[in-house]
Amino acid sequence: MPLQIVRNDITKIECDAIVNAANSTLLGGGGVDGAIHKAAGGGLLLECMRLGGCRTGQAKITGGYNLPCKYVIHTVGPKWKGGHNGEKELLESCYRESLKLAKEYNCGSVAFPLISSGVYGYPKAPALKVAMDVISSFLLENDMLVYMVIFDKAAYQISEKLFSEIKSYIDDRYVDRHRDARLERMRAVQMSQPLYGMERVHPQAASLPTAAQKPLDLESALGTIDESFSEMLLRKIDEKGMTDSQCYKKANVDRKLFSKIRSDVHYHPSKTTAIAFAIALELSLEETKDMLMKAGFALSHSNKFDIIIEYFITNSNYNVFEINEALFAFDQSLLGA
Ligand code: AR6
Repeated sequence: MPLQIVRNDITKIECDAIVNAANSTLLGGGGVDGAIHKAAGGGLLLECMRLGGCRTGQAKITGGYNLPCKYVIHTVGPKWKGGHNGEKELLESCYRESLKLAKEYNCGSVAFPLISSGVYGYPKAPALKVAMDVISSFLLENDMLVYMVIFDKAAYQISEKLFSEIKSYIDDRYVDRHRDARLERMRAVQMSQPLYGMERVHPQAASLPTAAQKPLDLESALGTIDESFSEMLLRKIDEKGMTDSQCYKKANVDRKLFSKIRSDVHYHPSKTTAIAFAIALELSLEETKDMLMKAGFALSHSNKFDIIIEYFITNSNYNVFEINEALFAFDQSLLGA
């Protein structure tokens, strides 16, 4: 997954570079800066002393010393002064300049803290949006694994409006679900037929004859097997006039995994990967369900994850990174692979 949101202490992350939310002296401080210097040891401070500071919105690189990363990229975020003093542009610049340095130093993976959102007071929801926007557009042009590290889940926020809209959407659907489940159970008893579990459905189960239909022999049954997940994916990419790379990048899926799916007609993706592609292709809810079925999955109202996906599709919001922010806020698995 090219862009992942993770809950962790950034000093523990094993990757090529971690980013430090420093101040313009680059000589250490509190927050994540203090934690990074402490874990790296005195060598980091000595190297920082030779850098001559750093301007707000810029970035400089050092070694990682005792940290489990090769480099530390030090960037200076803006102090929040109400939002009308160029804070957003400066914060965008921090992410852009840090990514530029990471690329220059051939980093395959880099981890960011939520710059400026602590001591410097940048409100967390807009700080996260800036981070996700800059990183995701960088990833459209570049191959890199980027971790957005959230230290304190309680401090993690998506916009309040989005959070409450999704929450009430979930609440409404959960109510429906209990009613539906009861009806379905009654119907199942009446028809004396087993119900398929809502989660994993055998890919071909949907096309096999039901008891009410005329039974088919094995050969004709096999003849009814639809195109596979991978075939449907490639067909849809063509129909939408997308290139492969536009599609897997928009899906937050790694290039290597996409090649695997492309070359294996029977590839079985995970549910989060299958949905990520449906989102990248901007499929309707019905088409999404169809595509999931090819991979052996269903969307149901029996879990929050599915309802959140449904919320975004019915609102025609196909930004996988925004969806992931929301999924993270609700403690769900993220889309992509
Ligand atoms: N791992 C990941 N994230 C962390 C960690 C950690 N170990 N510790 C804190 N955070 P801040 P700023 C999160 O204050 O707002 C320093 O004194 C934290 O929850 O570290 O850019 C510098 O020297 C918050 O979301 O950085 C500067 O003077 C985010 O990191 C000043 O603070 C950033 O919080 C910079 O302030």
